[in-house]
This record gives sequence, C-alpha cells and structure tokens, in this order.
Amino acid sequence: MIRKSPKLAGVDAAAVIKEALQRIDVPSRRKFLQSSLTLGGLSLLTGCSLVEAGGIEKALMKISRFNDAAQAWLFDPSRLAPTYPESMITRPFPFNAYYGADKIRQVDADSYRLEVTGLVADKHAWTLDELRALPQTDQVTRHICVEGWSAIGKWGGVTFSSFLARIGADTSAKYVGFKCADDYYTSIDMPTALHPQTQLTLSYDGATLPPKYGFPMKLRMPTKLGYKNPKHIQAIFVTNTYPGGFWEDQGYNWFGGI
Ligand SMILES: Nc1nc2c(c(=O)[nH]1)N[C@H]1C(S)=C(S)[C@@H](COP(=O)(O)O)O[C@H]1N2
Ligand SMILES: [Mo]
Repeated sequence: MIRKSPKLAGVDAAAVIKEALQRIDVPSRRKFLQSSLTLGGLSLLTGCSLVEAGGIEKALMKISRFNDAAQAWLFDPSRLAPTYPESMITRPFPFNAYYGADKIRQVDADSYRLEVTGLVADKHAWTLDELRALPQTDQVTRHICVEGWSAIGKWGGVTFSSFLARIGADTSAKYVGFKCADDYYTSIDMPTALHPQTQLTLSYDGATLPPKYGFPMKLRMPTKLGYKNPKHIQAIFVTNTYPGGFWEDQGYNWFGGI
C-alpha cells in the first residue's frame, strides 16, 4: 500500500519556513532557500523528521548550528570592530539582563574567586586583586543588543588572549564557556576568544565595573551581540564539548556575531 506523506497537524508551514529563513544569515543562501524551501525541503535539508515530537525545533536548531558554522567560517580574526571617541559614549549607558534592575546581582569583592577549569594548565582561582594586577587596556566600542538598541561604552580590563596564555589554555580547543553569578551562562568559539578586542573587563568608563554592568568582571566582545557578553563571571572553562548558553539554548543563534 502506498502511503501519503503525513499531514502536519497544527503546524503553520509558512511561519515555520519564515522563522527558518530568518535564522540564515548568509544572504545568498537565504535568497536561494527563499525561492525553494518547503516544509519537505526543511526536512531534507536538516535530515530531521518534522512530524515527530519536537521535530521542527530540532530542524530549526540544526539550521541555526549550520548558521554558526557559516559565521565562524566568515569570521576574520584580524578584522577589528570600530572604535569611537569618548565624546560619543552613550550616557547613561543602558542596563539589560533577563531580570529587572531591582534584581541586579551583588557579588562580594573580598570573597570573590574566578574559577578556571577544563583544558588549562593552571587551574588556580583568581582574586580580584590578582586580576587587577594584570596589564589593562581600554576600548570605546558599540554594544548591540538583539532587543533593538545599541550604545557606545568604554570598558577597561585584560586582553583575554593574554589571560588565556597566562593560564596555559589549550587554544586548539573549540570553546570557552562562562558561568555567571546569576543563572546566566554562555560560550564562545576559540577564534573570538583570541580576538585582540576580546576583553576580561574590570572597569566601566574609568571606574570599577558597577553591579549593573557586571561587577566584578565581565567579558566584552565588540565582535559579538550583547547576549554573548557575560556579566558577573564566576567561572571560565576551556572545552571541546559544546556548552550552549542561556539564550542560545532557547533558540538564539550561538555564534551571535555582528
Ligand atoms: N550574567 C548576565 N550577563 C548578561 C545578561 C544577563 O542577563 N546576565 N544579559 C546579556 C544581554 S542580553 C545584554 S544586552 C547585556 C547587557 O549589558 P549591560 O547591562 O552592560 O548593558 O548583558 C548580557 N550579559
Ligand atoms: Mo541583549
């Protein structure tokens, strides 16, 4: 008996395809798919069955990971993000988190220790004073949030590549992961971790990083969207196992490049 292809009960095919296309950042590929992508095509492209439970999510996630690979391939580790004069700093610089300003995390400076684990030679935990004793640089760059705002700020701290060298990180590993003092977590690709503007940030606008912007320490990357820049970092780990992220695990693109 020949069976008809199964109907997708309760699925808005047009909406699913539109969402899939929005997650593809390479314009030529998006154009190509726009003219040819059907639900069946989405299934073929990703090798996922769209009728099984969670099948559409799985297929969209696969497209998003494909998009990660394309962005990683396009990433030029020597291309610098624009920098700006201090007169262009946005005042006041916006606060954003997955909670409101009344819930901003208060981390105790004296008991703070930055944990360093995974594929690193030196796993000693760092005090704030030890981090402050490392050579510091400043950057005035633009932060872009997917929620539809951007702002220019001035961050100071330790060039992350020199910190990775200092702890003897295996820079042939794929990922650097971050765990924060709130429930936030994220991870980045090694080429971005080694980018010259990726900064372990300890200050904002010439003063100690305030709680709202991530005291005691955050990672600042002008080559990545806001949600990839973790605040209140408590632990850093180097790994080959994909660590995901707070928003990334809910469908935001993992690479999150600008
Ligand atoms: N720990 C932690 N880091 C975080 C977030 C968060 O909720 N918790 N939100 C991210 C998002 S979406 C943005 S836009 C920026 C906001 O940083 P700002 O408060 O310095 O503007 O922090 C990012 N890092
Ligand atoms: Mo954001």
